[in-house]
Amino acid sequence: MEDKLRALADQARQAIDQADDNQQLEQVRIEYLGRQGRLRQIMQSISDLPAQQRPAIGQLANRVSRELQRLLAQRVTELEAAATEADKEAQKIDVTLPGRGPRVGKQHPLMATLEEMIDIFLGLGFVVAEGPEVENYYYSFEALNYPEFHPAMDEQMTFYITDDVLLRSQTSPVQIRVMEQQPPPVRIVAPGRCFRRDTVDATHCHTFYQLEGLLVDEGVTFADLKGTLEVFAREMFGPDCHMRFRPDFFPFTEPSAEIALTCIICGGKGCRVCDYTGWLEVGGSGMVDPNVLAKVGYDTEKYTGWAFGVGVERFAMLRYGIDDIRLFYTGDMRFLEQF
Ligand code: 2U9
Repeated sequence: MEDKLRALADQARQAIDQADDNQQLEQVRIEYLGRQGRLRQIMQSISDLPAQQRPAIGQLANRVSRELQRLLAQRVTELEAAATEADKEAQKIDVTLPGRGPRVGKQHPLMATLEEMIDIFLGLGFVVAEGPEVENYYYSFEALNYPEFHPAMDEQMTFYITDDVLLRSQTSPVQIRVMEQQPPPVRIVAPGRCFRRDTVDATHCHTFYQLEGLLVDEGVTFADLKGTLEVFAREMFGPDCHMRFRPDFFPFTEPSAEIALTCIICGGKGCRVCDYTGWLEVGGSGMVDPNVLAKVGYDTEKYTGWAFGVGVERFAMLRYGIDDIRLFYTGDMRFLEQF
């Protein structure tokens, strides 16, 4: 019995030393000193001993119990001291460490590109005009000489809020609103967000940015349009970048022209990006249809004008070599922090 008590004491001492937290210590206390504990079981068997052996074994058992209780309490104190030390360590401030400066935000690549595009026209004497993204049917279609039932006004292409209220699919309504408010000359660019019921893929999104330009004055010709956009191409992508004009059709311009830039990747030799044509289509343009000028009350015998429209994402993707339009809108910092 004495050997059992000494062995139990050794095991208990070891278990207490190895306990790393109060939960483990409590388990050791229950295992050795609990009501069903190992020491209690030995003490209950003392009565089976011969009477003259019981006092010595009983005293030894009590000594073991007192020592284990003392060791448990000591271990609790040690753990508390260690925890306090750990806390102190964690709370230490190393004043020699470099400060964590605030993260500096930067302009979004789409807005940086739009700003570059606008600056070129500001330098040419244009001013920026803005208007509502939620437009009505008149400014979106009728004022722009769209015939009845033109596919663009179809619900397949336009987000309607009511029969008459919709999300603009181009920034042209802004230019109508400006012309209603002032006589020629008009030299404006209209940047802004537009919306189309397009299936989202690497080159299309239901929400995108456009930059349109409008110049109305006396004696304005298609040559003025070509000269202005040639300057725009050169300012954006360098002296070897030219603008190509090809016949097209838009309800609000006549004649109309699709506009394309010299491919900035291959310099016009032909590559995968430009589909080996040497040109990158970027938008449309044309002489403002006289019907449009007449609707805002301008004298179409006296005034002529040109207009163009380009997608900003297209320019930003060319500028930065981005191949998926969706990257502009996800807010993913892994993309944005590269700019
Ligand atoms: C008024 C009269 C004429 C703006 C123009 C285009 C051609 C054109 C698209 C190009 C890519 C929009 O972003 S896009 O999808 N635009 O092709 N836009 S002429 O003509 C106007 C604008 C306002 C009063």
